[in-house]
Amino acid sequence: MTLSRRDALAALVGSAFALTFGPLAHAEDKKITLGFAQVGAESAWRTANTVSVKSAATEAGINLKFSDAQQKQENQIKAIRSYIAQKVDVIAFSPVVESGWEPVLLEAKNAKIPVILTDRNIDVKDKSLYVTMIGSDFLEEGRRAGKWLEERYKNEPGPINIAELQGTVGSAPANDRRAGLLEVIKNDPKFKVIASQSGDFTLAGGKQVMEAFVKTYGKKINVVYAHNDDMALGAIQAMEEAGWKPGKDVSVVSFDATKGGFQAMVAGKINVDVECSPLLGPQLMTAVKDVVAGKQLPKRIVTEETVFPMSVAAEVMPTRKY
Ligand code: GZL
Repeated sequence: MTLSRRDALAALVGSAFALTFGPLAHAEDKKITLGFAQVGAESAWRTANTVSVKSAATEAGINLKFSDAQQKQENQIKAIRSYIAQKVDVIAFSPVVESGWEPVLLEAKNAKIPVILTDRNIDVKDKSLYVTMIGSDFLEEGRRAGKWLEERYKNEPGPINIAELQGTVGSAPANDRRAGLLEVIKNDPKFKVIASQSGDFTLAGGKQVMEAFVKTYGKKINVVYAHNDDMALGAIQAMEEAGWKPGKDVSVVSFDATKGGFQAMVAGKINVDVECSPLLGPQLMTAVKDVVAGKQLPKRIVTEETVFPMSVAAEVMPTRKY
């Protein structure tokens, strides 16, 4: 059978393609594809979390599809829907807020795509909508901060007035870091939260809210309770611009224990930083592989964390990974 020149050329190109991409295509078929819908890039913690997820996916040989929702729930929902349409093997995300997830998670369930929550939790009745939640216990973080305040002011009669910089409204860390504090101080009337407003976990937000607090409450404020380091650093800028000495005139309590938080503790401007680890990538990839392999996972995987008072910051800082 004689082939036309065109057919011969087509056969040559086809076999070259098969030779070149065949094994890759086959290998690609065997690779797990994970769709990850990230909250945004609002803080140093979030940036470190994104680096951890991306590097762990590479390390694990998992094909990662990644999206940044700019802290908007509708963007995260859109991203999850696109992962469903692309028929990824697993979907993972850090829910920007606790509510409003049932419809899209039901779509994932009906498409038989398992969902893993990381970092932040959701408030749903039907717990079958996700396989597991990997992340911190924010309520315990709030309790730890409250206990530090109890110890710090145990010999002072009070009143001890607290100005609270809340994280993103409706988010699990904001809700629970507040709840944990209130749980500890509720039996100690000398502590009073005299102001509370959201700075949305950003440096600019923290500065803006603290400027308003300085104007409204002035030196009545004894403690700034910031739900993350970025807002604490913004508040420190606002206090210094008002001639205050944060960490001295006013105690500053923060969360995350990022590099910026440690630098501020070494400079004497944050008094205590409650650790919240963003390094969730490796645990997430292990969970993804286990889910694909059909293994049973616990509903909740809590990350181990501690509390860093200013006094240990200089010694511990060189050991920190984010
Ligand atoms: C906590 C995480 C929070 C951090 C903030 O796990 O969701 O979001 O505390 C980040 O820095 O923006």
